[in-house]
Amino acid sequence: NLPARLPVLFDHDGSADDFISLLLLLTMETVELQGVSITPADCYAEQAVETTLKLLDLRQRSAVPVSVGHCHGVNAFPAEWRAKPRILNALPALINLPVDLARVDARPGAVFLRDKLAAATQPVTVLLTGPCTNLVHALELAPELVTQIARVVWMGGAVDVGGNVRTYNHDGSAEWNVFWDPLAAQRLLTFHLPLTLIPLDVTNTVPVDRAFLQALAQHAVHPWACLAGQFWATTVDTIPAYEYTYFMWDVLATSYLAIPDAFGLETLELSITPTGPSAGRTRRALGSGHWVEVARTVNQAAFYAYLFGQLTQP
Ligand code: AGV
Ligand code: CA
Repeated sequence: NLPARLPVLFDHDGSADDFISLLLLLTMETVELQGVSITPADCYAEQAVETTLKLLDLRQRSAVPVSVGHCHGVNAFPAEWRAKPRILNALPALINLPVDLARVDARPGAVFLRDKLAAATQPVTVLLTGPCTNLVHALELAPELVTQIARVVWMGGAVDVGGNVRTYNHDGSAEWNVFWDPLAAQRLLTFHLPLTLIPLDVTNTVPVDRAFLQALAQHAVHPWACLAGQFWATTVDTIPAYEYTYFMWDVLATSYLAIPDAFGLETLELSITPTGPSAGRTRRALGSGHWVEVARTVNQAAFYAYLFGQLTQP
């Protein structure tokens, strides 16, 4: 009598840490991954599909269905960021793996998510590590399916800290996943589903620094630790270098599924700024009625220990 596993739908947007999140998710014995959809936000979809299929194959999970979203953000990611996943597909561990694009689900991401939610035999956890547009479109197609969602866990937002958008006419208060499509983010709040946000407030406390990468490299005999280390190594070239640190953005959000007790949460009323210089800002809004569970702290030692343990599995 095995304990019931947590059914999960995963929507990601193809950056390096989105793929490390996929790897991590595939190490979780407690998770039953029912589908992956891709948001063409911090990636170009054709590269992201390829990496997704290859990682599923490597983990012997080729039967997990994969779909691509046809959505467009209001505020596009920089092309240099979107093109970076090409490096992942050129790494020795991935470059020679065959890709069967016929395996990609013909339905657009939103329709795919809608159908997966409709077919679920118990409420599903939806993990989002990019913008929330695919899910919001799915719920626009079939709002009654909110009851099929046990919880949405979303890496996004910056509540009491500065954002990470640095672009023309923006005041820097927004986090990128929200900024890409602020209207979808605001719409997500209005569905009043159980929503846990993993914002920059908490991800800022878990950097991907050199000491971490050095520690991970000590475990490079383990294939998943090695691959994750290589993925992270593709992220250290940002200019200006002195300002740059990559954080455990998506990986922290993914870990929440397995180690929720390591997080400190607060339930807040939020609202999203739709347009203007603060577009995409997730601000406290007393009386908005949009209650969200916001992760504010994480037990760092517990998180890093969990990550190392999972990535050093056979
Ligand atoms: O804002 C964090 C989100 C996460 O989902 N993404 C990257 C993570 O996958 C956008 C982002 C912020 N800074 C970036 C980002 C950077 N320097 N390079 C690529 N993407
Ligand atoms: Ca992402």
